[in-house]
Amino acid sequence: MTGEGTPVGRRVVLGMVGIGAVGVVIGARVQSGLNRAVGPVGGRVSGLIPAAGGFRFYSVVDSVRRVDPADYRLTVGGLVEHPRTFRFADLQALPQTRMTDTFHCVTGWTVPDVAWAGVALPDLLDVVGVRPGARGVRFTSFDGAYTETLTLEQARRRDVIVATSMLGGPVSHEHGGPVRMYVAPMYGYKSTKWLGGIDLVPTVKPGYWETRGYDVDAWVGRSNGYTS
Ligand SMILES: Nc1nc2c(c(=O)[nH]1)N[C@H]1C(S)=C(S)[C@@H](COP(=O)(O)O)O[C@H]1N2
Ligand SMILES: [Mo]
Repeated sequence: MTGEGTPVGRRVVLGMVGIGAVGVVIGARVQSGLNRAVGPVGGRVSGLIPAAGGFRFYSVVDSVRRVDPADYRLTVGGLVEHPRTFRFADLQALPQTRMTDTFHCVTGWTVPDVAWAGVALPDLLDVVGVRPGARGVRFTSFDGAYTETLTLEQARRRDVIVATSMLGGPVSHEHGGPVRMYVAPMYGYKSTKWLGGIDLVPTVKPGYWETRGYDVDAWVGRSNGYTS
């Protein structure tokens, strides 16, 4: 099904936690309408996963450069009082927030009891100071392609985390490390992997998958036509 007339295929790399990616790559056809868009992915994937309960490793690009925590930089700018670049150690020096919850991909797979730790986004926003006029927060990935946004109100929730730890250890490269977002109340596509930038912006703009049919407000169970 790869290349069924779509310019950007969704590459789904399957893997089991603790074992690593098995290197299966599927380009999925993206059509208008979420169920149609994700249906083929879900169907294919479920047939290939040996057991339930594991993450699937997603990337929209073929490869992402590996970044060592020592070389990591997070640029925070836009409508802020004090634009700043955070190193990995800077993030670790800020107050830490931990939580454990089920991870939900909008295509239907979930992973129970995933532990996350890092800096709650409101704490990071307090460090840089949000300027009047900011209405949204835009996330960019150093994969060079993926973007996401939240409203400022959503970004001020304490269960929205700039994650430096996942599953009890460092965020692996496959999971978007060294630093990725974790937006607990929303479907996984809001949780930008390989986080490179956070910008305060005047308006919320649709992110990568949202320009391809997903809801901008991605509340688990309340969006994208899903009820669970
Ligand atoms: N940069 C980037 N972030 C991303 C994605 C992606 O393809 N690229 N996929 C999203 C989707 S749809 C989901 S469900 C989760 C999957 O996280 P995982 O790959 O760690 O399982 O990452 C989200 N963040
Ligand atoms: Mo997803």
